[in-house]
Amino acid sequence: MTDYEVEDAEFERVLRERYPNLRPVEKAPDNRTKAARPKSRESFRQWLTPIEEFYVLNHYPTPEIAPDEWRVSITGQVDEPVELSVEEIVEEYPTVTIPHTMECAGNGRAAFDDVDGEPRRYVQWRDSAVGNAQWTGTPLRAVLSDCGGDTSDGTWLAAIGGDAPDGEDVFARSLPMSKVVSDCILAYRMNGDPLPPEHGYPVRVIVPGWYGVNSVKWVTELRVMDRMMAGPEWEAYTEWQQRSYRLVGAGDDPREHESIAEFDTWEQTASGEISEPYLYDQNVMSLISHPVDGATVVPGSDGQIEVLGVAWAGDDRVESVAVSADSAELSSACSQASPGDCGKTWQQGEFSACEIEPNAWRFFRCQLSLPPGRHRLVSRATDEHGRSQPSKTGTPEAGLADDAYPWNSGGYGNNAYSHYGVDVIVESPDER
Ligand SMILES: Nc1nc2c(c(=O)[nH]1)N[C@H]1C(S)=C(S)[C@@H](COP(=O)(O)O)O[C@H]1N2
Ligand SMILES: [Mo]
Repeated sequence: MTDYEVEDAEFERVLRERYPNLRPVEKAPDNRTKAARPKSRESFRQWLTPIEEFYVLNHYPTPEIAPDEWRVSITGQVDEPVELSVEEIVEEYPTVTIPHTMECAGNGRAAFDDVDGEPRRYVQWRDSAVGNAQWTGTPLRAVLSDCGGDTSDGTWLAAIGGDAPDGEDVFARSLPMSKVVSDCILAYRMNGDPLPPEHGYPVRVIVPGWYGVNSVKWVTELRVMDRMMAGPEWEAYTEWQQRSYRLVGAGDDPREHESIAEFDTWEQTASGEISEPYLYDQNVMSLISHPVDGATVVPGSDGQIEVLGVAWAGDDRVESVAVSADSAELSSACSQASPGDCGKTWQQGEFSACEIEPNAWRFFRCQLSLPPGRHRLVSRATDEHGRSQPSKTGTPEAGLADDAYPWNSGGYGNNAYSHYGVDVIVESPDER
């Protein structure tokens, strides 16, 4: 067995033992990433995703931690650099608990397969690289002010992880200070339990409403800087900030930026002002959680089918969601080939009045009258700025035009609704 096969076998053993409701996700055998998803979208009928069902994405093997020896150092533009033990972080700083819907920027990547001529290098997420949890920790603002960190606008915080094996690129992210001081935390509990090893024990950063990649796990250093990590000086730290997790066209190399001022991923993409956008704030998204793909459903006594799901829009508010069942014909392809076949008419969904929290998904419910037969259901959410999920996953040629999510070689940020639909068979009540 290769080293990677040994690592993967160990990861799968941990899944079986501790996360029975997770399943490993398909990827190339020489890809080191460990990824697991909930076994069914029914998981998303729970507002809080239980740890046993919460997706995992680790670029390296889960590090072995001696919690008593773990230190987080605060360095760079600070009055006084400090080293904090986990105990100090827990005991000596304020404690807050906040919800955050974590979504991997690679969610929906599998939809890019048809147009990506490259081998399947990356983890082939279909639809379930997302989960919602309550995260408990201390505001980064408190930690930075305590050591006199420069938190003025335009500064950056490099969050550095301790998981990279020797000689590998350090997992690290540059976070804009405006976001850091507004709501980011150094978290040590997840849904009330200590952080599990796979989710960053003993401490991780949580960046509410932003793609998962920003929430650096196993944090060892927080460095206050006047720019992003870039250039030769930061060579070993820039893979996950400047090369991966960028929206890059076919054959392009992303340009390293030292600073940017727009952190809304969709805005970066649409405005074209920043070359090769960064994956920060999440694009508007929705997922049907019930009925699940392939289900047979019988209308209720009112003749209606109930559709349930979740919708979110990163650190923006999700404004509305609607469901369509127009692609009466066939299934898997309300697709790239004929996206026009779905989404002619839409039925507005209603949000649950409960659980309205910033940075967290909302439940929706929608009642549909459908004739017996096979139907493909798709959901489309719109955010507070009026931005809706586009209908299809684009081709490298198409760009943002034509209601298509822009193709990119890493397969990031895909929120095209046609990819996330479910096929259901409606039975006539008298067939029973
Ligand atoms: N140190 C470190 N932090 C990390 C990662 C990693 O590989 N190493 N993966 C990131 C990515 S890409 C995602 S999507 C989230 C996943 O968080 P989860 O496994 O707790 O769901 O963690 C992020 N933080
Ligand atoms: Mo991710």
